[in-house]
This record gives sequence, structure tokens and C-alpha cells, in this order.
Amino acid sequence: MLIKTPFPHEPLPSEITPRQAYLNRRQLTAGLGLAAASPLALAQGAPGGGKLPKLAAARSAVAGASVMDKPTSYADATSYNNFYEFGTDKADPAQRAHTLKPRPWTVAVEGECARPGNYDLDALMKLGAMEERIYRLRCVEGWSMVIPWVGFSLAELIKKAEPTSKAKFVEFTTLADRSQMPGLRSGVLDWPYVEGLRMDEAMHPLALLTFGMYGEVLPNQNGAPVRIVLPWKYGFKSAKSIVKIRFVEKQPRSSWEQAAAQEYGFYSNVNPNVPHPRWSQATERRIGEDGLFAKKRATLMFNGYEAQVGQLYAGMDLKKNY
Ligand SMILES: Nc1nc2c(c(=O)[nH]1)N[C@H]1C(S)=C(S)[C@@H](COP(=O)(O)O)O[C@H]1N2
Ligand SMILES: [Mo]
Repeated sequence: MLIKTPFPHEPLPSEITPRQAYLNRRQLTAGLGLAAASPLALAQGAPGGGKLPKLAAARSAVAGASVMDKPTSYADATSYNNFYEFGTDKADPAQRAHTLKPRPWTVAVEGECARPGNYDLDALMKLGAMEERIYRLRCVEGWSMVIPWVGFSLAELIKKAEPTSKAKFVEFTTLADRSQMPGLRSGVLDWPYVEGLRMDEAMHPLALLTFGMYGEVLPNQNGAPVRIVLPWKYGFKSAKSIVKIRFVEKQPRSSWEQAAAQEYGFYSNVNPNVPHPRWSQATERRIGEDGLFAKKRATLMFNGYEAQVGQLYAGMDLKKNY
């Protein structure tokens, strides 16, 4: 069946209504008495799926890098995804991303920098020391997760590339290969998926070049083999399956701006005070807490990372620069 999405990224009823599968699983874990562990214990032990290679990481010392919220279950984090290259339904990436080949993989680092280059995945992974960061991820659609990511600050890669004084922004381009990605047949976005950051945002220690989650390498549906995660921005800024990182002078035009500029600004910082033109951003549903009577959570300014990133936007009108 062909389901027409009237606008990209519109929360579908299926996203607002919890899936029966989640309820069943929650009832099961509650029954086993597994739900009462302390956040710290869960953070250290949040288990992966056990099917992918392990990716060892030290606990991050970066300020704000480990929230105390209970991590989302691996099953939820890997079955409720946005990765439009594999379809627009939340279940599509988990069902269809097995066709993605995360190895061999090359990331081109280019543009306004003294040391451009093509990095093979293994070389890329050696540019920094792997850390575990437990971040909140808030989707513009109004749901959130808490995920223990593995990677290192994007700043590590940027410093090695030695950007020139002309490099004001960083542009990320992700894979667009029809033979691996069935969703590219749809015109829902202008492929390839492109995102961008101002240089100081990209250099912020919380900006994570991400290779794994839950102590293992990234599953395909979560953006294998390498993605970025920007915890203070709406989820769509966290581009998956990156193949190119380019330093540029002018502000890049992201795929979401291209699709609907009045709805998805370049900054897209999480902000409960600036509603999306078609819905409020004041509250969010935490995946895993989606029972019939579960209360929504209040969305926090900069997704709760205001102390760390607020100064990047000092003096800016955040209603204009949404
Ligand atoms: N290449 C690519 N990256 C993407 C997307 C996408 O469709 N394609 N979706 C974004 C959106 S809208 C969200 S909310 C997050 C979801 O990340 P997760 O599935 O790992 O939770 O990925 C982001 N990165
Ligand atoms: Mo999203």
C-alpha cells in the first residue's frame, strides 16, 4: 500500500499512538521487575543487541555528556527510526536497511582546509579516542530517546583537517546510492541528504562523530558506519551514514530547508518556545514511556544542554534563527 505523506516530517497518527509491541514489551519487563534499576546502573550496562561487533569506549569526561535519564531500550532505539533513504515509516529502516553496506566505507574531508583527504573508515576511527556519551535525542516530531552513543568529538577530526580562515561552516553529505537505499525512489527529499553547522557549533565538544551505540558499532538503521549527533538540536541535524565533510565559506542549504524553509531553519536548536508552524514544541513523548496514561515531558531549552551550548547563540534572535 502506498501511504501518502502530505508534508515531510509530519507526525503521523502512528507516531503519536504507541505501538502495541512497545506496550507488550513494557509489560513483560515490568513483570520481571527489570524496570526499577537505577539510572547509573542502566547507563553503564544498557545492553546492545549482541549481534554486532563491540566497540569499546571510556566514559566521557566532557561536561554534559552523560545525562542521568534512563536509556531507551536497544530494541526501541533500533526499531523506531527516521532514515528516509529507507522509507518514511518508522519501521522501514529496521526492516530495509540490511541492504546498506557499511564496509568498506570512505569519508571525504574537503573544501577550505589545509589537509583534505579521503579517510577509510578504520583510519577515521583512529582520529580520536572512543567515548561513551549518553545523550537525549529530540525529534522535531515531538518524541525523544536517550541513547548511549560511542564516538569522539567532531572537533578532533576538524583540527586534523586544519580549516582555513575562510571555513565558516561545515557541510555534511550522506550516502545516496539507489542500489542500497530503496527510499531514494521517493521524492520526499532532494537526495543526497545534506546538513550543515556553523564552525563554532561543529567545534563544540558535545558535537559527536558517532560510530556506535550501546557498546557496539552502529546498526545500519541508526546511520552506520558513521554519523553525527548534535544533542541540542532537533534529530534531523544528526545526519546518518556520512560520506563527505566539506568546509565552506557560505551557510550550506540543508535538505530540510530545501524541502520547507519556513518550517526547518538552519539552526534547528531545540526550543520549547518556538512552535513548529504546524505543531507545538513545548512537550515531548519519551519513547518507552508511551503507555496510554504516560505523561508527556516538558521539552527543555536546547534540549537540556543550555549550560553547555547557550553561549554559542548569545545575542541571536532565536525566533528568527530557528
Ligand atoms: N541520512 C539521514 N540522516 C538522518 C535522517 C534521514 O532521514 N536520513 N533522519 C534524521 C531524523 S529526522 C532523526 S530524528 C534522526 C533519528 O536518529 P535515530 O534513528 O538514530 O534515532 O536521524 C536523522 N538523520
Ligand atoms: Mo527527526
